[in-house]
Amino acid sequence: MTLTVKQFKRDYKKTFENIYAFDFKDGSIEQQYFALGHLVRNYLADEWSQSRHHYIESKAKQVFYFSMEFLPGRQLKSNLYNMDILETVKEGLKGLEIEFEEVENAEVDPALGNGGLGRLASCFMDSLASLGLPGHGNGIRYRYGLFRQKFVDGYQVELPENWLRNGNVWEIRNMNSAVTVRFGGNVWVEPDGNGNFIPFYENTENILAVPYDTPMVGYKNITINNMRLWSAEVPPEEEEQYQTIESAEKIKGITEVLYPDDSNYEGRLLRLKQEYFMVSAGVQSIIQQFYKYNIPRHQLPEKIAIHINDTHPALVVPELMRILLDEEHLSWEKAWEITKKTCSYTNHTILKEAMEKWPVDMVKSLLPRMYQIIEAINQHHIEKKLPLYGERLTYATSIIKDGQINMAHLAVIGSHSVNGVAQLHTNILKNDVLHDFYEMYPYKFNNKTNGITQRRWLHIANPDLTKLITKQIGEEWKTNPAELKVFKGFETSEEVLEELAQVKLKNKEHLAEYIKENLGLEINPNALFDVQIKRLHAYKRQHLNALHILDRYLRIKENPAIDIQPRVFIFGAKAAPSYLYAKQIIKLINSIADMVNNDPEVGDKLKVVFFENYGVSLAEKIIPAAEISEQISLAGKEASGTSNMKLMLNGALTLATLDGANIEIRDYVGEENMFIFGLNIDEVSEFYKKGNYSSKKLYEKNKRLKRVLDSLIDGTIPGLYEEGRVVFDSLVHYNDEYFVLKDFDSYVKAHEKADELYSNKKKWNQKSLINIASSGPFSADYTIKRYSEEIWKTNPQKKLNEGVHSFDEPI
Ligand code: 26Q
Repeated sequence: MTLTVKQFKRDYKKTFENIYAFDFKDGSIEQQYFALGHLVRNYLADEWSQSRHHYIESKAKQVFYFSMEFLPGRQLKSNLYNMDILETVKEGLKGLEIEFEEVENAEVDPALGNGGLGRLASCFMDSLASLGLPGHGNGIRYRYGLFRQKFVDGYQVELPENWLRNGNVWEIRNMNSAVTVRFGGNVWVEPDGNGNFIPFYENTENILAVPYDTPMVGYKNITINNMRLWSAEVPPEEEEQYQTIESAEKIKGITEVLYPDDSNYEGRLLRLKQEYFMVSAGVQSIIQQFYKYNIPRHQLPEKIAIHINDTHPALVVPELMRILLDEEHLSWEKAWEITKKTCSYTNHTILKEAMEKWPVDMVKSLLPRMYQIIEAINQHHIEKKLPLYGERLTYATSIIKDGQINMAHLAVIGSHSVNGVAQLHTNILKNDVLHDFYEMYPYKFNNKTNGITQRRWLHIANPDLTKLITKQIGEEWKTNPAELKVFKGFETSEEVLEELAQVKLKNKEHLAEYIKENLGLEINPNALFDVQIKRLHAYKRQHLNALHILDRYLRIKENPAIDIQPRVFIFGAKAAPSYLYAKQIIKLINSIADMVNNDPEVGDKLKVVFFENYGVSLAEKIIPAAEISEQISLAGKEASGTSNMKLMLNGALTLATLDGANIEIRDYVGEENMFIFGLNIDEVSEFYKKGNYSSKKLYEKNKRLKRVLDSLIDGTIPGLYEEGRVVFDSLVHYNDEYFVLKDFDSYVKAHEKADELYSNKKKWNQKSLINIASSGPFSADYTIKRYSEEIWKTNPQKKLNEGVHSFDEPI
């Protein structure tokens, strides 16, 4: 939009006074933020409503991305940037003597997700709007987000995250679009005499689903999509029934809090309630919107695509069937065809313990109609496949087995497309996890390697690097990320390399200041910044990182005069509250940090920083300052990873196993521009097959490794209690499930190579530059373009998006 500084200042003063009835100068920083957000939303309102009308008039196909999690991050700056008024607003605020950076930090970062999956959903929202594609989010407005993490004596403590404490300027409560979701009771089906079957319900619990809509603003174009988050309330007509506060609380409890587990599934009734609540509200509201198009029902798949983000929303399949059968009175065959054509599913994990399976009894009593339909879907599946594929394959793909409903099976059978999130991961789905389905429906399987939005993760998070790139190669790369490769041409320019080094140093100084202020720890900005930021999980092997740090520490202690490249190891990680081992690893790393950071003999050579409460906002501070990106999961376990892409884009060199999207990173950047180590997936499989891995033998044979491991249990690390012993035992006595000891040597070697390279600044900077220049292909814009063309079959709205983005496919 166009806006002058003068106009903005006038608008801001007026908006503030309208809200608070006093002068903005007397407002708190939160109030100043709130007023600014409010004004920005008003600026948006016009275009938002235009986008909506345009979509209805053009009858364009709409995508609905169903996800139990979204991690949008702070929205003020990103909205201003995408609206192309960030600089104007900054200048205007300066004129009013308000510091933009302070106002920006007053926004609460909505943590409505656990990690990768939720952040991916939000990157996708950004790309959809920026490409002018009609794609919307559908999720839950959790009253409390992912817990706030604190460390007390090095232990993780979880506090409630009341993200709505100051209100939320970006959302609009849309009572007129509320729908009712039914739970429990009895249901039976009777013929109505006209050949239709009508379901009857009794004693159901009815919940009101109220949508809160948040605008998703596209980059420099006027497409504004919608992220619709549902909140549970007591239906007004039933308020008398829920006279007690407790019973009303129970209803609101459905959307009270996000489940903090990202890799361990527990069959909790409340979680199932959340899933159906979000799914039913979302599907109902889509069907209502579809009516506005005024076209025949069988054309639904031509106008609507529903995407199932992991199995959590897989009940979309039976819910859509329910509406088509019970409310639209379609035949089973017709309804099934429409459902399959409408739905598509992404798998994000291959860990067995994360696979969703719900007990039949639970589904039967909480969602009786869903159960009937799932049973019928399964019945049809078996009847159809038995003659074609025989008993083994047919029953192996059954949705219901051993009293449990397998949600992945439901999602695959009910969708026309199934995708993994990196090439290796998709291959594992095809060859292993979903192999039986791949035999049956090879045409459904496809890969969509994850991507990230370069707007938030580079343009906004790292403005100096953005400027440097633009100075050299012009603006085009901002809307056509493949153009980033032009930056490679400066690989030999001493001047550009030096500027790049200066940008990195400045970002590191910035982070060092933040660390000083928030952790009271002094770090040397000239040390090598080594970063591992992601959820804490044994398969991600933060403890391998910890063993390497211990090894360095012991070497320094052995020879305090040792000539070693100074390093700062940076961690950010939350552990699921019920995941004891992960919490013990946090305590271990914190204890190592305490020991190392307070040892005068160590000095600058080694520092360990473990940030509390890692999330999107912290990531934006850490990533621009990173030099080594730790992507060290056991090969075959990390579906894709996305911090690997963000760190690469900001010039960090990747130190990685050949897992997830690290493989594609290698393909683009070249092996010589990263540090690869460890077992590959074939070697891991070989060990699994032969069962001949013995971690104990490695412990006994490898002196260096033994010294490190012994330090966990011999009192070297102060403040550590049983945690050292627990980690030691799992690695030495319980045969090291994730091959940490096996990969230790090659991991240490990779780090030695990194140190060596770092001593040649020019070479390091060259590789850093090549990494930045090779990261274009990981733009979520490409990922979304592929989803859109190959799965959803949606078109950009030309009228809305006058060729802002061009689409040269990378390489
Ligand atoms: C399931 C049932 C009950 C409660 C919680 C859950 C649950 C919630 C979240 C299960 C899994 C998750 C999140 C998974 C996730 O974030 N996976 C990551 O997805 C990224 C985006 O595709 C990948 O890059 C990562 O590799 C993958 O780990």
